[in-house]
Amino acid sequence: MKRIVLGCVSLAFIAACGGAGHQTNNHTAPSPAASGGAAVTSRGYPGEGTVKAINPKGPSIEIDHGDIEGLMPAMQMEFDVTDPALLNGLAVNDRIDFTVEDHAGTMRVTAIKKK
Ligand SMILES: [Cu+2]
Repeated sequence: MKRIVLGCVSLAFIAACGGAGHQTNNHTAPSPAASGGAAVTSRGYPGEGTVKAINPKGPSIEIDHGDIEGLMPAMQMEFDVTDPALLNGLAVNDRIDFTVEDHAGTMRVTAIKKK
């Protein structure tokens, strides 16, 4: 929730800034929020990969994932998950489809589906 509030504040700032004619500030920093509108505070990306480790206490999951278009290339990494229940029924080496959300640089897996 804190990030959503910050997003609104920065959007309001950009709007105020644009009204005052300081347009150059908007173009120096590549901010997706600047063109995304007030409703877009996070983005979900679809990914697929293989489970490498499961940590219900994180909760987190390590995935050897393929290319996630617009987010990152293929790699093996650990993701925080929003709900430990997402890890239920999963085992190492399972193939999964998952959704990762990017909250201003903090990535979390919000959905996991076994293939
Ligand atoms: Cu990655």
